[in-house]
Amino acid sequence: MKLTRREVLKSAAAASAFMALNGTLPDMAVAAPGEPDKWVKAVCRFCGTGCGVMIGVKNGKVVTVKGDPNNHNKGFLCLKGAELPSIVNATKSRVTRPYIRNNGQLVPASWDEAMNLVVSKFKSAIKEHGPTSVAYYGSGQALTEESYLANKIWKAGLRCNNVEGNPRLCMASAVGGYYTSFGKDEPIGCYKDIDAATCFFIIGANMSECHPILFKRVAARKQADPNVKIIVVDPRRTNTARIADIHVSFKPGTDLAILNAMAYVIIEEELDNPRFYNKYVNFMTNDKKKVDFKAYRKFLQDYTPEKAEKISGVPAEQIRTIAKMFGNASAPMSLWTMGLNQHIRGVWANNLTTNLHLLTGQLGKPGATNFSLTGQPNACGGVRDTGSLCHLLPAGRMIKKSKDRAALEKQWGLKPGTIAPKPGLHTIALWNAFSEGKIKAMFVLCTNPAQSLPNVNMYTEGMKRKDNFMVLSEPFMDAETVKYCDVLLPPAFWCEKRGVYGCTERRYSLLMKAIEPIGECRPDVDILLDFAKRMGVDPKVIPFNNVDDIWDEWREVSSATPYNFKGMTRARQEKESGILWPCPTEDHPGTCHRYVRGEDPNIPKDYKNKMWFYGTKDGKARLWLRPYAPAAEEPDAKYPMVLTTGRVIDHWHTGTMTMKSPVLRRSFPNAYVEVNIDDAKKHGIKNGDNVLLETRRDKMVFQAKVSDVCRPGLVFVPWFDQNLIINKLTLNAFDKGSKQPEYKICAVRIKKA
Ligand code: MGD
Ligand code: MGD
Ligand code: SF4
Repeated sequence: MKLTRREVLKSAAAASAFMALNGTLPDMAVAAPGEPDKWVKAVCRFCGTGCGVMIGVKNGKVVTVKGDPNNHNKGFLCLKGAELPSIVNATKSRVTRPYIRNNGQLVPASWDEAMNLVVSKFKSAIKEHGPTSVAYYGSGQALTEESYLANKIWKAGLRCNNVEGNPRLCMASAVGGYYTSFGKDEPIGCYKDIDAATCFFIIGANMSECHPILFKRVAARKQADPNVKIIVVDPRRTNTARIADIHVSFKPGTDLAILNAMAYVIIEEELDNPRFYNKYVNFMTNDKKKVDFKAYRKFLQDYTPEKAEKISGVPAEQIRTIAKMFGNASAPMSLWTMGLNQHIRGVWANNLTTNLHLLTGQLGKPGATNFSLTGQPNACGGVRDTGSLCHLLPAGRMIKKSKDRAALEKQWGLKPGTIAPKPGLHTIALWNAFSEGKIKAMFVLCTNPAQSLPNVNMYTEGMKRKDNFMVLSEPFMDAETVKYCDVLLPPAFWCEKRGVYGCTERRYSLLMKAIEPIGECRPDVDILLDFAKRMGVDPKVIPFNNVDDIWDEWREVSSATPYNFKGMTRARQEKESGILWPCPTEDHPGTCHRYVRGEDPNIPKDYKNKMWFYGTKDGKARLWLRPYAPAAEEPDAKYPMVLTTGRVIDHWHTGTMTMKSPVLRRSFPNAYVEVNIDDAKKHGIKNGDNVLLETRRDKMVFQAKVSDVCRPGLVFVPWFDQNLIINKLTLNAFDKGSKQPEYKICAVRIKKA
C-alpha cells in the first residue's frame, strides 16, 4: 500500500504520540506496583531534549516515572525516558564498591585504598613530569556542578588545562559555529520557536530517533498548519525524512556545496534582506578579512545549483526549490546535529547554515532561528557553559585570552597568573598522548571512551600500557572501559544524586535526589571533592561542602558575563521546572531569544537597534565565505563505499544503560548494517545475510538490513553494540577548528560473508 505524505505524517505523529507516553505508566512500574509514596522532580537521563520527569518512589525504590507536565515536554516522554525505572533498578550490573587492578584483575578495595592509589599516581606524575602530564576526561552527561568542580580542580587547583570530555566528539563544531558567527556559544532561540516556525530546515539530524519529543512538536506544528513546510537534508531516508515535504538525498559530506548554492539562489531570486545584513552583518573570508556583499556574490559564483549538483548529486532544480522554500518562508527554523558536526568541515557547515538566516534576516523573531540540537542531556549546561574543555574557561571565556584568565582569577580569588596560559590537549590529541605514554594519569568520569572514540583500537592499545594510569568512575560493571581502567570507582547514578542539567534551549532544570545511592556508591561531586582534598588543593580554591555550594559559586561567577543566571537560586529551581538563561535576578522569567532588545537582559532597553550581537567587538554577526572541501577519506577503487555511523531510537550511545532495559534491548538486540537495495543486489546480499565490512583500520561482520534508507554507495551502522564496536572501523580525522572527529564518513568495502 502506498501512503500519501499526509497519511505518513498522520501515522508518524500517531506513532510518536504512542511512543511519547503520557501520565503514569503502569506497565513500566517494574519494581513494586501501587501508588508511589512520593513524586520527585528530575530530568530524563538521556538526550539533549531535556524532558522533565517525575520519579515515583515507593519504599526507597523507583517504581515508575511520568513526564513532568510543567516542563517544556508537557508530560510526554519517549520510550527511553519511560524505561528509566528498569535501568535504575538494574542493580545487579552495578559497580557497588571501588576496585583496583592487580595482576590484570580488578579486585575489591576500600575507598581509602583506591583514592590513595589514585592520588599517589597523580602526585608522582605531576612531580616528575609537570602538571601537563595529567588529565580529566569528562562528559556532557555529568551534572553541571560535577563539570564545574572538575574544571576548577584541574585549571585552578592543579594548574593543568588538560580538561576534555565527550562533548568534543559531539558539540564542538556547533560551539565553533556559534563562536565564529556570533562571538558567543549557545543557541539564540528556544523550543517555543517550533510552534511559530513556518518552514523547518532539518539538516543532518534524525530528530524522530534522537530528539523524539521535539520531533513530536515539529510534527504537531505541521499537522496544525499544512502550509508549514519541512525540508530534510540527509543522505539517508530516515523516519524524520518521511514526513518531509522534500527529502534531499546527496553524497555525504557535500553540505557545504548545497548550502552555498542555496545562498546563491536566495540572492538570485532577490529573497535576501539587505536591510538586515547591511545593519547587522559583516561578510568575512576564511582568512578573517572583511569583504563586501559584492565579494560574497562573486564567491558564490562557484556554487551555482548546477555546479553544486556536480559535487553533491542533488538535482539543481531541487536545490532551487528548497532555497526558495527557505527564502520565502516567513519564519524558517533550521535544526541540525551530528550530520553537520561530525565532519572535518563541521564548523564551516554550521557557519553556512547560519549564513542562510543572516542573509534573509530570519533571526530574532518567533520561529525564525538557527537552532543547533544538543546531543547529551548536559553538554550545554555542563561542559559548554562551564568551559570544561581544554581551550575554554567558564561562561564563554577563553584560556588564550589574558583578559579572560585575569577576570576569572579575580572571581576565583586566585593569584594572578595561576591559570596556565596555554590551552591543554583536545580529545584526540589527549588520547594520542595517553597512548604514547606522555599523559601519565587520566581521570575518566561518566563516559565510555573504549567504545566511543574513533579508530578505537589505537586507544584501547594505549590503555593497556603499563606506564600510564586511568581511574574510571562508572556505575556499570560491563561498560567497555572497565576492561582497561587501573582503578574503578562506584558513582551514584542519576536520581541517586542532585544537581543541574542544562538542555539544548539554555534551559537549566534541577534533578532532585529521589533515592539513596546503592552499596558504597558516592555522587561524582563527592568523589571529586575527596580527590581535591587528598591532592592537597588549597581549600580556599575548593571551599565547597556540597553540590549546592558549587551551584551558588557558579551562579555568582556567571553574573559577571552575558551567561548570567544569578537569578536561578536553588529555591527557585526546586519550585520551577526549568528556566532559560540569561536570568540575572530572582524575579526574571528567563530568556527565550538572545540578542533581541526587550527580551535579552544583556541589551539596554533604550538600545537603538532591535538586535545586538554583543559577542563581537562591533556588535555585528559574521557571515562566512566558506568553500566546499572533500572528506578526509573519500571512497576509492579499493574501498568504494562510504560508511556512516549514528543512532537508533531505543539505545543510548554505548548501550550501558539502555541495554539494561529488556524492552529496549528487545527492540534492537544487536548492531546491523543498513544496505541500499541496489547495492544489496550488486553484492548478492539479502536481508539478514552476514556482511563483511572492511575499512583501512579493521573489519567486522554485521547482519544486513536491506532497505531504501541509505542511498546507493552508502552503508550505515549504529554504534550502540558493545559486541560489535563499529569504532574499530571509523576514522580519527578531525575538524581543524573544532577538533571534532569525522565519524560520519570513511571509505569501506563490503561483501557477503
Ligand atoms: P545521528 O544518528 O548521529 O543522530 O543526533 P543526530 O545527529 O540526529 O546522525 C544524524 C543523521 O546524520 C543521520 O540520519 C545520518 O544519515 C546523517 N548524516 C550522515 N552524514 C551526513 C552528511 O554528510 N550530511 C548530512 N546533512 N547528514 C548526514 C545525535 C544526538 O542524539 C547526539 S549528538 C547525542 S549525544 C544523543 N544521542 C542519542 C542516542 O545515542 N540515542 C538516541 N536514541 N537519541 C540520542 N539523542 C542524541
Ligand atoms: P556513553 O554510553 O554515553 O558514551 O560517548 P560516551 O560518553 O563514551 O557513556 C557514558 C558512560 O557513563 C556510560 O558508560 C554510563 O554507564 C556512565 N554513567 C552513567 N551515569 C553516570 C554517572 O552518574 N556517573 C558516572 N561516573 N558515570 C555514569 C558519547 C560520544 O560518542 C558522543 S557524545 C558522541 S556525539 C559521539 N558519537 C558517535 C557517533 O555518532 N558515531 C560513532 N561511531 N561514535 C560516536 N562516538 C561519540
Ligand atoms: Fe528523554 Fe530525550 Fe526521550 Fe525526552 S526525548 S524522554 S529527554 S530520551
